[in-house]
Amino acid sequence: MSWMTRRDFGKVATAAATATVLKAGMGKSAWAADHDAVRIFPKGFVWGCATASYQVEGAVNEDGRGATIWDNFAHTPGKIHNNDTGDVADDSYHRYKEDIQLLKNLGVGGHRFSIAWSRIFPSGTGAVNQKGVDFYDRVIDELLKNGIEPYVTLFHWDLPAALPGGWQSRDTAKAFAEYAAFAAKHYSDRVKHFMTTNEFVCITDIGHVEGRFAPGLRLPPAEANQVRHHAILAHGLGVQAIRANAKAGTKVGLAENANVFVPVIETDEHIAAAKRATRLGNAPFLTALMEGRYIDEYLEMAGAAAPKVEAGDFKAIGSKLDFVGLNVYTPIYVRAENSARGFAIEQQQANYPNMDSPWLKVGPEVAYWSVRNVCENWKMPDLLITENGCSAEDVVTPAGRIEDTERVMYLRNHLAQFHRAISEGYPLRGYFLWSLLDNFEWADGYSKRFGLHYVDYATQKRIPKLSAEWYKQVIAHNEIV
Ligand code: GBH
Repeated sequence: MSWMTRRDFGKVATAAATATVLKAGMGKSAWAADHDAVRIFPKGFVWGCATASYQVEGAVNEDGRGATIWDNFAHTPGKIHNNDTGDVADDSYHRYKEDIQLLKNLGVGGHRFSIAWSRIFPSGTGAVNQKGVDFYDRVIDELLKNGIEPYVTLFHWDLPAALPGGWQSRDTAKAFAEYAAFAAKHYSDRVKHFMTTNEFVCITDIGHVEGRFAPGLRLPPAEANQVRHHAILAHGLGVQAIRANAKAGTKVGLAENANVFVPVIETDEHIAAAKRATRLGNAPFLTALMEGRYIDEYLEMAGAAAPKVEAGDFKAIGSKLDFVGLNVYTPIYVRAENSARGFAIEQQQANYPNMDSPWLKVGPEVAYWSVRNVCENWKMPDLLITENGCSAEDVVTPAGRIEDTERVMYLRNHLAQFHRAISEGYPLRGYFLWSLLDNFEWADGYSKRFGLHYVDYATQKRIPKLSAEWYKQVIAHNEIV
């Protein structure tokens, strides 16, 4: 085999050819070839990156953009690390062309970004701000001009501040549907994939129960459940609005960070426990969408605090989707238990390893189980990984490089586990890496870096990290390298 590298051999060896070689009883090099061959992704698999409006755009007071709950929260002293705000962020509002060249250089087929609702409807509803509409026209056209498919999230947490009551009001879900209708009508001639919302639990629980995200509330259970209901209702009404207004062939889904339960040992009993935990552990969100109702266990647990549901709500919430996007980060280890619910969460040891964010515990099998668990529970449409990636304590070396080998390690191992899911036939069609750039990491401000490109916030210079070079090769080879 010296005349070919292992990689070259992996390319030419189809699975069938490799099998023949193995049957013929060849030695070590055939094993190696087989190993390479299984790391190749299916033709047509979509590789992309992901970003979100408030995290990258800046220009918060430009061209008629309305204030959002995140502007207000970030400007409240003590809420964000270092009192950072998204006022400037990556200045992508002005530098979007440069950022799209970064994407082009990576060779991605798709880019997931979000539209800031308050650029289109500064007050959340009512009058349209044409300059905001134009901005996303320019972004979409620039992506397409560079051969990159836009994947648009309509709501990634930057709720227009003017909406009375925010997510505590049912009217906000209706306002979202109006905005979704407008966006679908206006952009669906070029945008073929829309996601309604990003991560229900962050919109609802972290913002309204834990108070660590905007709007910083700590609501009691009944009000919290109502907020959760309004969020999934917004999604449902949004799906209906998009379907009613978009060009034929437009695909609708969402991006959801469903809790991922990983069986502590991959034996039948623990795998079954992970399946049960998935259904109960996502009851107010993905489970409600997939089953078109709140499951009995959830309603029993909520008791008198159960959300008020109106006729027709679940018709919307249970709308059939064209795809489900999963944002995948941290595993929750679970084991079978002889109890009514049939599972128990394994306690995590104090020194369990994490990436630079303390919450980002590392367990690459989370990738495989994120896909398998949902498919075990429900008949799923196509799946996309709408986010996966990690923070790392990136530093620029004197030679001007960012040698983020730990990020490459993280990504490579997660891709291997997504690949495992694909090789077992699960309908995983694409992967969007979080994130293209270092950016405003919510309550962590600029202290945590998730980008493939380092951003020097003093100069706005972007520097590709080792992980960017690596991802470019993954995409070019359609294979884990
Ligand atoms: C995603 O959230 C978001 O969609 C994206 O905007 C974000 O930048 C990215 O991940 C990286 O964080 O501070 O210990 O209380 C992922 C889910 C939920 C993970 C909130 C961090 C806060 C943990 N996130 N969580 S902690």
